[in-house]
Parts: sequence; structure tokens; C-alpha cells
Amino acid sequence: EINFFFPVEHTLAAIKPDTLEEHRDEILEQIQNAGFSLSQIKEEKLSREMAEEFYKEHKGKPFFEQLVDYMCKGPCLMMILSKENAVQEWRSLMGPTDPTEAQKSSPDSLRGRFAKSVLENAVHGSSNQDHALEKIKFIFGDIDLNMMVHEEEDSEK
Ligand code: RTP
Ligand code: MG
Repeated sequence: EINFFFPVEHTLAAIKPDTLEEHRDEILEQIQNAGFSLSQIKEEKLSREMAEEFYKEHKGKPFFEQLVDYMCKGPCLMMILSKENAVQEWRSLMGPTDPTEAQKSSPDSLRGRFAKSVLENAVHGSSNQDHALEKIKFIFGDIDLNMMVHEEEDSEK
């Protein structure tokens, strides 16, 4: 069911290390059921330097060192998810940062189901479109996002 009338948007999504070991298949299933196209996927164990760069906007905050430790303790599953309004839709599928809040407001969200704490909160998602393009480039390099979508459309014909 390719939608020709609305622009496809792309976001960077990640399953964080502990959660990848424990809940990979359940999360991939929930992503498929929510109607995202999985445009790219790879497992990657971030180095400290990469994790620091990935979350550079939080440098200097009290949780920064713990966050970097958490993100590089094992492989993450890195994905480009594509869909109309993908950035916001993935944020809403993730649920709020803090699982206490997630369990109250959106118990079926990924964080409502799988987050253990505000730090160990299962998944990552870009917070806006610029952020998405920057993180996609950081993780997947210079790939042509428009090309990916056209290939998908062509294969439907
Ligand atoms: P993310 O960037 O991972 O998608 O999460 P987010 O936008 O919902 O939250 P953000 O404020 O960007 O925080 C990034 C990650 O840092 C960890 N964190 N720990 N201990 C704490 O108070 C705390 N606050 C944030 C979480 O892993 C959060 O996802
Ligand atoms: Mg964030």
C-alpha cells in the first residue's frame, strides 16, 4: 500500500543495546504493524566517540556519561523508518522518555512496554526532520533517500 499523494518522510530509529537482546522481534513486529517501511537496517556497536557524537546535544548534562556507557555496552539496531509524518509517528510509537509517564499515558507504546528507567528506555528516535537527516547521515552515510522510495514504488508496479 504505497501512498502516492503524501510525501514520505524518513526518521532514524534505534533499539538500544539491552532491549535489542531482550525484545528485538516484538519491537520489529510493532514497527511493521504501525505501517512503517523499514528502508535500511543494521546492527552497530557504537564506539564511545560515536555515542558521544550521537548524543552531542546532551553533552554536559548530569546523565551524559551514563547515557554514553549505556549506548555502547552492546550493539544497537539502527533503522531508517519511512512513512508519511515518520518523525512524529515514531516518537509517538516510542512514547515519553520516562517510562513512569509512558506506562500512564501510553502503556502500549514501546517505552510503556519495555523501558526500565528514564535512562534505560529501550528506543531512540530523531526529534525533528533536520535531526533525522543529520543522524541518518551519521549512521548510514550519504545514501539517497529519494532513490530508496522510488525503487520501492517501482517494485509495486
Ligand atoms: P532519545 O533521544 O534517545 O530518542 O530520547 P528522548 O528524545 O525521548 O529524550 P532526550 O531528552 O533526548 O534524552 C536522551 C536519552 O538520554 C537518557 N536520559 N536519561 N537519567 C535521566 O534523567 C535521563 N534523561 C534522559 C535516555 O536514554 C534518553 O532517551
Ligand atoms: Mg532525544
